[in-house]
Amino acid sequence: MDKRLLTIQDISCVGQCSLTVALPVISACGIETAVLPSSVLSTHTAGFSGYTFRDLTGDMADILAHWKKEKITFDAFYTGYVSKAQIPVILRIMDETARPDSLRIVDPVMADNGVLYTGFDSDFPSEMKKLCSRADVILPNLTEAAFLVGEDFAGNSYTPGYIEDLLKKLKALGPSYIVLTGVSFAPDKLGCAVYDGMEIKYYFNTRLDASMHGTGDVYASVVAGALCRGWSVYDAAALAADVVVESMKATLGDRDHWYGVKFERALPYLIGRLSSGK
Ligand code: PXL
Repeated sequence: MDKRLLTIQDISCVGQCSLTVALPVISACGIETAVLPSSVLSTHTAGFSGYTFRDLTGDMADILAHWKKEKITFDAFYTGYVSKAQIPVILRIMDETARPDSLRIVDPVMADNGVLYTGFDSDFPSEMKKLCSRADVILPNLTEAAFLVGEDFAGNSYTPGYIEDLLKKLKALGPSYIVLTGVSFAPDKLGCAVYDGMEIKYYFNTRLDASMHGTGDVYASVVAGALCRGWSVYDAAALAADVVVESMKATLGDRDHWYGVKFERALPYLIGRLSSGK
């Protein structure tokens, strides 16, 4: 049977993030992608003002009941931007619709650059910890990682020892693999650290002199798609980093495109890498 993934995150109608990234990216990986929108916003919350927000928590139990009646099940789950009240419902959805050996990928979307995103309060990280503790793979950035383990954000200057300690504390929460993003030990390199509880492996690219919204969602979506294609966590993490770099290169210099990354331009690259197997 072909693999079917369920992704649970918001629809930001405009802004190239969350579901408008996950659906095309994971579909491009050749994986059937089902969606459960956690909320609908007119745009994302980073840079636009006056956006609309409709919470869809109230629909989730009925959607689950219908899926159970129809015997709908999933090989993989990938969660992104969700609310605190949705976390127990999401755990139920995972428990009650999983196929054998299903994979749970949790991107603990809540913060960046040392601060929680607009709309997330200070008890959100402790609820997100519960979702992470039941995951196979978690994909925090450095800020999210610090919030998950209850520490202050270290800023941009830290040692390999700090990253190792953070990875061990994240592993103690319960997930099988940690993919920590935004790691840098040299000004011109940026990448990720992958930890399976035994060995830490790093992957770095040349740092581009820009920070773009939605790159975390492109990253997590490629990891989810590649894992469903049978890639190892490290190879999926490295591929995702390369796809983010391609997407950013396609966006650099376009001042009108401040709100997201042109990941669409990198889809042929992604498909090429997946079909060549590396
Ligand atoms: O990219 C993460 C994300 C997803 N969804 C919404 C957001 C953000 C980040 O700001 O605002 C609505």
